[in-house]
Amino acid sequence: MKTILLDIVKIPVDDPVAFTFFTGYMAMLAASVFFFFERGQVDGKWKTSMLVSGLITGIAAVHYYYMRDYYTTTNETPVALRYIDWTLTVPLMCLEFYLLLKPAGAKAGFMWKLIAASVLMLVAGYIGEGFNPTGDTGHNVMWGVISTLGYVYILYSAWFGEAKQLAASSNNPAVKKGIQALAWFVLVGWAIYPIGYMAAPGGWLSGVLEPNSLNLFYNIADAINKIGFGLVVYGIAVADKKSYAAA
Ligand SMILES: *C/C=C(C)/C=C/C=C(C)/C=C/C1=C(C)CCCC1(C)C
Repeated sequence: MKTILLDIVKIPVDDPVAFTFFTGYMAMLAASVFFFFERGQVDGKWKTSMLVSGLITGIAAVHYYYMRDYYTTTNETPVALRYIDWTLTVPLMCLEFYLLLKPAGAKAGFMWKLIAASVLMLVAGYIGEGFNPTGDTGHNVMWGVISTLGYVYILYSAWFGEAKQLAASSNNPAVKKGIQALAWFVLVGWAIYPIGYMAAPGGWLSGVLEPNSLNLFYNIADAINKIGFGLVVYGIAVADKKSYAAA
């Protein structure tokens, strides 16, 4: 029998996946409270961005609540809940790019292209992960590659494409620095997800990693990226206020 850390939510002490579902929920919830409260302190032009930051972590908190339950009662990966969460939160992260770059001239088309790329990335990932009952490697790899095309588009935009150019034309140093920070999150933080995906049945790492360990990668990456994105936005708002005060 496993030693239970907390019986009511069935978290064994030796199950890091269950533990990260539990702490992930807590962290997302705390981050939302922080972003919603701090929203009142920042300059008016950043309030929508702060609201979106709180929504991203808030939507994730609700999903973590249910995913933790799903995992601890079935000991299986909550694939559908995970992709519903991402389908709501990743487009909101694309919206953050747009909101921050709007003063620099970003058009709605810029946002929709990012959102379309994120939807391609997530729908392909869902098919690759959720519709592979036999653990077929060909299936996992093919949909993983299609998904990566969407990822690469967003990465390209942030580092060399439209997002980068808009940031370069911005006259606000806080926005320039913030977009650069988001670009790093997309490059490093988002790259954790494909590693988790490869642990799924049929994935390139499925011989090395346990299938459930995919949740460990996703949970850690979610905390880094969702809370991180929000903190970057908050940092921009705070830095901008300071430069006003100095001027
Ligand atoms: C808050 C949730 C976030 C930021 C989720 C991001 C997810 C990804 C960047 C997923 C990427 C994937 C690939 C690039 C290929 C394999 C399939 C995915 C969906 C795991």
